[in-house]
Amino acid sequence: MSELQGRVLKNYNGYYYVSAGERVYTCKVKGKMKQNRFSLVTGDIVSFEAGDGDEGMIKTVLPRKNFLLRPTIANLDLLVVTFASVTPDFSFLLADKLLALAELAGIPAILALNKCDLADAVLLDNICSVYRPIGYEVYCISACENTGIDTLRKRLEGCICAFGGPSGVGKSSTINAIDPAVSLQTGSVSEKIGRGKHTTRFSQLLPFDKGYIADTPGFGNLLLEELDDKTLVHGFREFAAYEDGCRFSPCTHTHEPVCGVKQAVERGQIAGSRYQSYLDILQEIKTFQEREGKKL
Ligand SMILES: Nc1nc2c(ncn2[C@@H]2O[C@H](COP(=O)(O)OP(=O)(O)OP(=O)(O)O)[C@@H](O)[C@H]2O)c(=O)[nH]1
Ligand SMILES: [Mg+2]
Ligand SMILES: [Zn+2]
Repeated sequence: MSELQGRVLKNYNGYYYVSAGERVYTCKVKGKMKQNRFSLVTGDIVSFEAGDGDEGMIKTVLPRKNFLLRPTIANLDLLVVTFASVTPDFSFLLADKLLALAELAGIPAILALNKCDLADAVLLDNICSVYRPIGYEVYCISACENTGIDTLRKRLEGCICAFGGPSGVGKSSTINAIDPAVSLQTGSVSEKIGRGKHTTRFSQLLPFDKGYIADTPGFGNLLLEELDDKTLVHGFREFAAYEDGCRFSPCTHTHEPVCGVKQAVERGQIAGSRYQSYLDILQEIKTFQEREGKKL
């Protein structure tokens, strides 16, 4: 028996696959850790007891650098917020939600805009013009036609990154294009409802360059259990610069009469879609909290 440290690559069929040195160990966990749903997730660094073969028993989880609930993963250097420009249609609201979650978790995020082969240039320009001025890198790509893939690949070298986004946007297809050594399963988008079919079922880290790329299951809508109305504003990085103009502190930037953020929206300094996302998410959080409150 020896004690080793390693990184959880995936949790599958009740086993955790832990990479340590050149090997991947198939591990179980001690009973206590099983009780908490998120006590052990993909990306965690663990110490475990290794037997003679490739099996092990996980004893402890090391402190996390960061953690995301959706997709469920720990210790990322970068989140690749992935959307299709069309099929399924780009959603400013969902993109802003995911970007806010990354921002609040302290995880750098970039935007990968896939299926550019299907989109018109005006739409792409429109999306880029919202995110680039506030410091988000936007990569317009087509996994199918291999457009923009080399540039994105270079950006990911040496990083521990995850692709996150709705089902059917092409996360798995893009990872396949980036790394010819992998061939992840991909699925079609339903013509009727324009959504993906949840082809990827679990998160897994795949070795890439000197780091890892994680493929993750797509989501329909995002749960808001990790968002809070008081801190949401910190998920919108460009708002802070205008808060000096708010008469009240704290200001929710909604109904207050003199508000620097609202003024910046009127002047076109903050994109209208970003402010609208902020309002919509705030409303969703309130509805969610009321529902939860009633349950108690
Ligand atoms: N036209 C076009 N289609 C694409 C592109 N990339 C992926 N697709 C198609 O989009 C569909 C969904 O691709 P997936 O890679 O399975 O999407 P995903 O994001 O991994 O979906 P989930 O695993 O369900 O979350 C497939 O039919 C792909 O062939 C692209 O660049 N252009
Ligand atoms: Mg997939
Ligand atoms: Zn304000």
